[in-house]
Amino acid sequence: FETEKTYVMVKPDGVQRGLVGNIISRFETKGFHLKGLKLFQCPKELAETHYGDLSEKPFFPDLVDYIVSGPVVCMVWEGPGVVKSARKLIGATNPLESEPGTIRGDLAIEVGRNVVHGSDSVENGEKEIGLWFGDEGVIEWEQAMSPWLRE
Ligand code: DAT
Ligand code: MG
Repeated sequence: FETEKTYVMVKPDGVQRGLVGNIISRFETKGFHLKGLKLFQCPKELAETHYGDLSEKPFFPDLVDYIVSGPVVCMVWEGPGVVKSARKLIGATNPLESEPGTIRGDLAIEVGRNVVHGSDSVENGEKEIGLWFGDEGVIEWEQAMSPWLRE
């Protein structure tokens, strides 16, 4: 698998519920590499742009209100096949359909309170990292552990 980056975000319910450490741990212990991390109060326009593809959906206004309702934790994770793997770690969109062992399967019950976001393609990952981090905050650094994780 190619080394790639994905955008992962703990949504406001996850921050309020004190699940940030739990969620970060799952990506860290899997072996992915943290390249960006910040606590951030999302402005409404950014939430609308991020979820622009869903702007015609009936739940769009509630979704935007939810995302701006409190701080989120924005992350960039890197690794081989990380986009698809992160989606698997996160689980299905509706937490009642997410497998146990996934973040949503273990920690959530409502589709409108599903604690975490993950990019759905490499292309959207690049777009979302640009949107949430811009030119600053993504740091390239060497992981001393990498020989223990990669052949
Ligand atoms: P995902 O977050 O798994 O990529 P998505 O991109 O289809 O899912 O939708 C983005 C978010 O919108 C999702 O995490 C929760 C909300 N959402 C999706 N479908 C919904 C629905 N039927 N009712 C309410 N909220 C919904
Ligand atoms: Mg999505």
